[in-house]
Amino acid sequence: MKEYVTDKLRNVALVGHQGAGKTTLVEALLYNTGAINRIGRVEEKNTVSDWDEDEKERGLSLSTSLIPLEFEDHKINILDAPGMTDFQGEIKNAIRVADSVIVVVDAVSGVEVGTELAWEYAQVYQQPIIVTINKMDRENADFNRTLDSLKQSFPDYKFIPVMLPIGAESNFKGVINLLTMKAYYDAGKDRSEMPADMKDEAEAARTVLVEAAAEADDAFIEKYFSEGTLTNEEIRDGMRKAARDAYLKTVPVFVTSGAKNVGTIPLMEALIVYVGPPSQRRVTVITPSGEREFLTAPQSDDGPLATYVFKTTNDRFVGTLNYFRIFSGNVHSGQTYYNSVRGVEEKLNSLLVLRGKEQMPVTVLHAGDIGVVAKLNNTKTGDSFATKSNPLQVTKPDFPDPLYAVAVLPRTQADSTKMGTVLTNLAQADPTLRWRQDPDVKQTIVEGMGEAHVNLAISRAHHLGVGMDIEMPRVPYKETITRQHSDFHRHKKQSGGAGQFGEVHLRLEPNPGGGFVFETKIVGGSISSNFFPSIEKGINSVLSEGVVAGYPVVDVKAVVFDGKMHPVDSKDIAFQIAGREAFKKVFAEAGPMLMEPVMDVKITVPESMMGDIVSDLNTRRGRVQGMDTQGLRSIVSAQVPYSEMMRYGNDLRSMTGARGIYTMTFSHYDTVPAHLAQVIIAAHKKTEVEED
Ligand SMILES: Nc1nc2c(ncn2[C@@H]2O[C@H](COP(=O)(O)OP(=O)(O)OP(=O)(O)O)[C@@H](O)[C@H]2O)c(=O)[nH]1
Ligand SMILES: [Mg+2]
Repeated sequence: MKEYVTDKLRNVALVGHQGAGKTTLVEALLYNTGAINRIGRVEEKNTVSDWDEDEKERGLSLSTSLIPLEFEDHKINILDAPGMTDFQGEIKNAIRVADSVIVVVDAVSGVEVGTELAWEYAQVYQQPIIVTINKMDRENADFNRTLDSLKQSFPDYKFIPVMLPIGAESNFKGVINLLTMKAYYDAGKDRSEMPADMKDEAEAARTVLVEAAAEADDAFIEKYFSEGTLTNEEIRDGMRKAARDAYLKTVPVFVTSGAKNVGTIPLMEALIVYVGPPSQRRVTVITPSGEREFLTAPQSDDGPLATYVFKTTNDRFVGTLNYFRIFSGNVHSGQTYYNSVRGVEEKLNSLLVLRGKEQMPVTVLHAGDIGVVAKLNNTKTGDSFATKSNPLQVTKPDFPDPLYAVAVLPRTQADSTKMGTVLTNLAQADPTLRWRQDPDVKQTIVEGMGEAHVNLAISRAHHLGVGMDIEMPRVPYKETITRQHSDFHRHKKQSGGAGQFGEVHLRLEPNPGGGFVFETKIVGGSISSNFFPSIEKGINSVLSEGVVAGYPVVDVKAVVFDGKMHPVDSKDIAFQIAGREAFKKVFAEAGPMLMEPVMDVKITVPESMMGDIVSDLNTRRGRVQGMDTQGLRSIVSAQVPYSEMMRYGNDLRSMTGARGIYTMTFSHYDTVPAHLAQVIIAAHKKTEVEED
């Protein structure tokens, strides 16, 4: 691939609701630039962007693909992001490294939950937004209704059509360019006079465009008020200024059909005009002294090297690929750079540009460009390449807490030895995926943003040679007591051979928020202090095992206040056992109770569905904390026990027709209601009996 300098580059994240047609649109754009000679289809599993086997199998994008387009002497790096909200980590990282965002909206269904999520992320990074109303060829496609749903959903933004559709549904033939007031049929190479019956509509829309262009520049607004119009160049410049400045919240609106390849060339031309070159990008870096500061524009090859690794793939055959964006400075193949996050040097032997899975070696990448390097050993998603003398780090996005967890069991001995490494690699490649050995529930937990996300990780681990079965994770309950109680246990084994004797008198007291405390208040030396550690050790062995339901014990104060010894038979093990058994006995009589994790949950749904969501939360022992509205959506905040939320994603999808989204973070532990605690305790007793 040809070498492109900074001002000839454009970086655009293609985002939007699942199935809005992003990947198919990319096919049309690639076809228009001659990069492919046939438009692939998702159904035929032959698109450039959805090249991964798992994507082909599922018929949707699961991770962001890098698709460089060469057009009008520019290179436009398209980042085709998944729409499914399970893969919000990929969406967020794509938006993080782009310089503008194209939001693709389905002309039939309008704004959906995936549209809003992408919009929210674009706002986080103050990214200028362009919209294309896509799938205009579909039955019931409606440009104006979709435009209205955008205006209602994002009331702070000005939506300015720069193209109008000619026809709709199966009659969608082309677009009217409101700047040139010409008709562009099919992809847009074929231009002619606009249909007469659209003149009035086009004139009215053009007025809106001219006013938006005028408002973006003081000189233009003055001219507009005095002369009532602007030249096409002034309109273009005004709109360029408006479109490139996120603070102006002016959104140029296009109309396309990726599948029919209609209206696509005007969109591509817009990417050069309305998307700013990377040199204009402001980015936050962490300096070697730990300060956060802006790397102020213009970004150039002469600037300090600052890059961000936004994606990593592990493939059994290709090995590791790290995708990175250069914010400042440049990168040469074969040179050694400094991974400023891990503090190690990395030699970038194999510098590449990728188009889907196609690898194109390059010798240099200039400031602003997006590239890939193969076969590095230490570099992970979120890292930065810099120079050792100035080890700048580009700040990482904050990623949401996981929403969906499974427990995994390795199938074979070989699998269990490899499992840790493979899960670590997958988690390091994907900032929204996590795994851990959880000692409290004695399970290996893999968690992510949803069922599809976690299942994909399991299937990828499988591709990497580790077979795993999954089961429901246990809820990390805790056990504690509600009242003080005292009792004693005598451990006596004196039937031939070495005897054992130890008697411990123990008082347990609730110790809310204080953790476990062990004290001895022995008077008169009834137990030698040598045996105090034995008693504590015995008790500690119960703390992780639990007493009534097999969950860790917390917030209990144990006071040994009396006891008995035997001159010969009292020994470490005897007092360990006496301590342990005394603890269990007293605990069971001290009003034992279970504590459960309670989550802070924020659920965003269309206003009309809020009632259903609230009543459903009531059936989950949820406590609504507040309600808010944003555009056409309601946001319900509630506190809900974790046990009621473990498969909430699936339930929310079916309750709202995939039109709801939620976040969930741990809040605190609270008492499990007695009737539920009994069920949990009984279940534990049953498994104990079965295991005996
Ligand atoms: N009628 C019509 N169908 C389209 C168009 N674009 C895509 N489709 C169909 O819509 C479905 C989804 O298309 P994709 O291109 O995979 O959509 P996407 O936005 O990339 O989906 P995700 O990657 O899952 O977010 C497929 O069945 C396509 O064939 C279009 O312009 N018109
Ligand atoms: Mg896709």
